Amino acid sequence: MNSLSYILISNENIALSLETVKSIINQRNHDFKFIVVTTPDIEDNIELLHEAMSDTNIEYQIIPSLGNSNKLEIMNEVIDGIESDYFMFLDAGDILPSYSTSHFRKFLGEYDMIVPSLFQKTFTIPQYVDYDKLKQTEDSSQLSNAKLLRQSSIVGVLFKTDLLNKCNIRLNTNIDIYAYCAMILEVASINSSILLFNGFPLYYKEDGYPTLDVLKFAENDFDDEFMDYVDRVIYSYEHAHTEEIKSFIRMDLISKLEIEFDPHHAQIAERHANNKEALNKAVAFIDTFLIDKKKPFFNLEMFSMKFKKDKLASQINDFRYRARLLKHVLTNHRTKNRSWYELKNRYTKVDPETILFESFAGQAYSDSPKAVYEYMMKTYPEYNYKWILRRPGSTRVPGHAEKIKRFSKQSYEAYSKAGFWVTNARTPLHLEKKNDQLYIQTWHGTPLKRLGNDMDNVKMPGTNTQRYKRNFRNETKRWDILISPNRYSTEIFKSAFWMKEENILEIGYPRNDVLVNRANDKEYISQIREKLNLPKDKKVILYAPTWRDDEYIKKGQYNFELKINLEKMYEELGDEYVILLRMHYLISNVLDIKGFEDFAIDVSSYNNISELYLISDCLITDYSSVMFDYGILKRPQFFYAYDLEKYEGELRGFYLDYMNDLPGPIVKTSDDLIEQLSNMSKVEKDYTEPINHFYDRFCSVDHGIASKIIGDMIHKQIQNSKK
Ligand code: C2G
Repeated sequence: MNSLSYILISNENIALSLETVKSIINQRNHDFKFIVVTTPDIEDNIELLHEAMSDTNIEYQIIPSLGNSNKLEIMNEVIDGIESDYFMFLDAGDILPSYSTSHFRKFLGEYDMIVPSLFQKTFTIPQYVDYDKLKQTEDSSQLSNAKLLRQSSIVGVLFKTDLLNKCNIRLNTNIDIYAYCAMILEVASINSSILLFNGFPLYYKEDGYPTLDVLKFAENDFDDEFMDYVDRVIYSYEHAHTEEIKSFIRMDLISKLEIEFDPHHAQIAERHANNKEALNKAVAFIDTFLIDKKKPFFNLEMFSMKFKKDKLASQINDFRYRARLLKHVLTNHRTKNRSWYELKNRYTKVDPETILFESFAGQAYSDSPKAVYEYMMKTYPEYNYKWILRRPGSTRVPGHAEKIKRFSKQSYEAYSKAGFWVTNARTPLHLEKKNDQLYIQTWHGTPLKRLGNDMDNVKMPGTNTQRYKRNFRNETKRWDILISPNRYSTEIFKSAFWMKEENILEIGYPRNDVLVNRANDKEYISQIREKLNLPKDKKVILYAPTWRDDEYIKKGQYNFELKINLEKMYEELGDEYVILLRMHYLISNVLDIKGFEDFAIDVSSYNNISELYLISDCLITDYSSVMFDYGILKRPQFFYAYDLEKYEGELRGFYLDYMNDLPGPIVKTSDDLIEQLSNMSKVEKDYTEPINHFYDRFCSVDHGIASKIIGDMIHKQIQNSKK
């Protein structure tokens, strides 16, 4: 029987390595040897590795890397010493599903290289192989290099040791970034028998795919990295040992030029301007005659660059961009409105007296943009106001604002023309803010969950960490002013949003003005209660939980399962209270409250959560930033964190010390929650001190005038522009 070794090259993050180790231990089939190569900086943690392996019957070995810090050299050293018939490298944090070894074992002996496609880690890892989904390709005529290289790594690939030794194949340490691809290409080029699996996960990569370092640039440092990349390409090309690898390297550079300098790229002009030297060097290196003849204008652009006609090259690039847009307009493409906007925007004159508002991507007329608008509309009725909405027909907006359907032709005209954009969430990146337009981002909550650049690992549908951060960076780059509700948020915004302190206006949230100004306005409060048809003699509990990253239906839509025992709560509290159930705006399912309509009221689509705060006697939440707004009222709060471990550990991580910084009791079961709520006055007494402390830390900037500050600032700017 063929023997097999798995080799984990650990890194400085021992927790990641332990995750991989756990997945190795969880293999159903233990017929393999496990080798861990440690780096010098985790040598103190070797005990933890031994401990993890101690209860298993798996044969294992821990090899210190002996101070060698070059990963490729370490890997080659390991390959030299391999005694088993097959081996596979794993990176720290990667996961081998429990069925993988049993599955691989069926194919050992027959193949020289077994390549499972890399999968991005998800929350639910299957428990057995679904053979209806798993595809395998072995006929070498169907196996193009491109297909193999989509793998882009030798991590997760099973190699036959004997073949590598016979043909003297090792990682070429001279072509650093291409070494992995080169090794796969080399095996593929010697008439070897290869098996490729895809369609079903047999190997999970810590941070999505592809893995080849060279295929991506860090979000923020493109200019520095591009030069470095070009140098590395040229160096690797010179040190590549076969023609095939040389040609692969050259093609990689060409495709990088095509993608990274695509005419549609948001920062294309800057990119051209900042990378002249690197571009000239790159183009001088590639043979422009080899570039795909089907792309004549791209070819022409490269050609002009080769002869140092940079300006002409930029013009051709811009022409390619405009030609593509025009084609979209003329062919009635689904992006027709957007393309028309992109063609015209730079020529459209900005009207400083037009102010555009948007809340939660057009979902509602709500939040801080609403507060700013209502102040402005009353104080400065002479200006033009525009609200971008998904459902303009069924959304009521007081005053004379024009309601515009999001992504319609009119909405693009509004974005193009408005002197000011006031919004509380991200806006599409293709909206190009001109220099004489001011983008005021109010954001929508004091952060509790990690955000933007502070997130380690993004697990949201339709994106990965790299893409999420790059897009976020491009979003925040356009923000001229960011509103901050407190000092704590200002500090976070600087790192999470790459913001400079001078662009942050720490004045409290416009949406919270009403909480400061109306907290004791009995008349106002009773009007809201009436609007919501609440029984007069009942007190109000508000339940406002957040969304859960892992419970998604599709991009931008999440599920929520009510984990409150309504029947019991009704029995215990129904005489005295009603409960308002308020789901987060990303939750798209409808709650089932059948039979409890007298007690539980679904207020998820009510457009003003501040009014809900005002009429409630206490709040139940979990990890939502609603706790910070509610803190202004200094009323009791209950934290129903039934999934705290998962939320804190796996999902996002918090900025706060969740267990110690909150102004109310944390409970994990519905029964405990009901019990705490039954003791409301005791909770109120016990938490007076933390409530006051919480207020000082998060709410003391709110003076009830934030809308006025912003509205007056806009007005002043408009007046200045007239001078
Ligand atoms: N919200 C709401 N109803 C809920 C939860 C939230 O109306 N049940 C509103 C509140 O105004 C809240 C805002 O949406 O302040 C943001 O909600 P969070 O639960 O904090 O979640 P998220 O949208 O991820 O934003 O910096 C803040 C973070 O970005 C959090």
